[in-house]
Amino acid sequence: MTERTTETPRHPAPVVVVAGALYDRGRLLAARRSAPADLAGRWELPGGKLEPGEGPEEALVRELREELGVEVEPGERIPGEWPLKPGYVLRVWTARLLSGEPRPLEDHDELRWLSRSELDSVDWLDQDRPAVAEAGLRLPER
Ligand code: DCM
Repeated sequence: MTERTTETPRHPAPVVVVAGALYDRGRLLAARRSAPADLAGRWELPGGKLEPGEGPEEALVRELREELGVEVEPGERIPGEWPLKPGYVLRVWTARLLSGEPRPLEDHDELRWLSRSELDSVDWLDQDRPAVAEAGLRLPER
């Protein structure tokens, strides 16, 4: 017997936002959001939403190219997943700077490279804090 069922998920798959713990010479890049108003002035790991059909590493490379004008190589995923607004989750990958010097081209008004001892010196978005702590533990010496 064949039977087809059409299930309507009660919790549709969340929109995935990928962000990069971008490393260069022993420092981690922090980006200060310029919008929207409720997030402006807070610091984040730069990234953005996956586009349809896109893999997470691919999305990360595209977002950091668009937002910062740099080429990066994704590394490992930082374990965990953090809720954003309803229906959105944050996943974080480490990434290494391949070329370019990051500039705040979109969504940000300031960038800072932070050494391990400086990681608490900016006001991170609450949802980014666990990933930043993990990223700090993985910060390469150089
Ligand atoms: N976001 C976040 N932390 C990040 C990156 C993004 O909380 N490190 C949030 C901000 C937005 C949403 O994800 O609500 C989509 O990001 P964007 O507007 O940059 O595409």
